[in-house]
Amino acid sequence: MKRREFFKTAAVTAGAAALGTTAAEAGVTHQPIDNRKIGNVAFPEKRPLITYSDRPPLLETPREVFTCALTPNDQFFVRWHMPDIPTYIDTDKFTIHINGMVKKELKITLKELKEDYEQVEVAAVLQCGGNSRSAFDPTAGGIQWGNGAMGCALWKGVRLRDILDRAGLKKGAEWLAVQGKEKAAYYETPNFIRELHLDELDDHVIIAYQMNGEDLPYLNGFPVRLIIPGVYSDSWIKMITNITVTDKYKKLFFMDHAYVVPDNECECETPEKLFPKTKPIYRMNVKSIIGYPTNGAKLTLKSQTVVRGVAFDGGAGIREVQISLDGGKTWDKAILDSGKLGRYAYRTFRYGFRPDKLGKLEIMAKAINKLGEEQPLAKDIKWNHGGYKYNGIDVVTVEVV
Ligand SMILES: Nc1nc2c(c(=O)[nH]1)N[C@H]1C(S)=C(S)[C@@H](COP(=O)(O)O)O[C@H]1N2
Ligand SMILES: [Mo]
Repeated sequence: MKRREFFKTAAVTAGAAALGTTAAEAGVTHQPIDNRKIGNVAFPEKRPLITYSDRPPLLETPREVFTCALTPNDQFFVRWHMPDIPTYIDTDKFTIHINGMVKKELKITLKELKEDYEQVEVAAVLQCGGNSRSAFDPTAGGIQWGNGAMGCALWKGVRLRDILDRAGLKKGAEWLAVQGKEKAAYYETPNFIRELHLDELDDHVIIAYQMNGEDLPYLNGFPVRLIIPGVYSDSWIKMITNITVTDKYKKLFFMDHAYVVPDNECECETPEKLFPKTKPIYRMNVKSIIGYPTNGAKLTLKSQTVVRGVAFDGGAGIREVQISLDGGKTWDKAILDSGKLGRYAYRTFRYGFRPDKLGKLEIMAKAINKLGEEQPLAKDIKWNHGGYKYNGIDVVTVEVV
């Protein structure tokens, strides 16, 4: 058995055993873990964030940041796979190499990227496919993220299409392999490469060098990263050094083994019986997170309170966010803001009310997109071994005093 497979099985088995789950109950979800504290060490260009590891850096954004339409760069979450990430970039020498089945190989410098191509901007949500994974029970393999492995930014850069047009594609070209600068530390760990089909490249897919009006933070992929609006961010390669055009799809680790869900209609399985066929995760499902109030907050009886949060989906756009204060029996519409950022960005929402009863109060938020797709209750989310695509209705429990 390969090491990685061993870890996966071990995590699943241990999870089930520790919780005493029987086969019949196995594969349920609950609210993601939400009581982790912000660390006391800040990484370069970052404020202190929820820290899972410093090698590689794994940082989560705390819930209270999800009241803003654009996530500040210094609070934006961070995820790297390899422990050895490059720690120095010579911006004068850095190039993105375009090779493979192209008529003309290109080595694009940062200056050329900023001056020789049309510059475009898109606001888009970057969310790890494993965001909220800690909701899965038994434990699904991977980092046990709470809700903060996501953020929204205004990205500026150049359309990948324009770059490929400049290089010129040879006949039969169909696939792209996009690679980051870091190298795998051990021979059995694969490099971080994402393959894309040329048909996936619409005008919104860009190579970005700016995030919210500034250079990308180092940890978010300085100097350039891929932006694929509406799609989970395991494909948003950071620190791009190489784009290779090919005619054939190569089965690569991260797309074909790591970032996959069961290839059946419910995209679900049980720990006892994993579904044999898988597919890469791709378009994001509809989701919302409450940024204010946070769990454990104290609200004052009868005083005006505004629930705030963010909602997004895979690009259809958000139609409605509803709030429930009675455990999901009745739902009331929240006001949606930030619509001008476009269909790939967060819609911020707000909902005013006056708490009228002392004691514990549960606040629930549910987003519905323009296709009519809505978030399920946490308990109705089906299990998958990678713990991907969680989008249960968010619940925050506060106390009215
Ligand atoms: N080069 C490189 N790009 C990468 C990764 C990586 O490990 N190396 N991780 C991917 C994954 S799984 C995620 S969730 C996002 C995280 O982006 P962020 O660190 O800017 O939040 O980057 C993606 N791009
Ligand atoms: Mo991820």
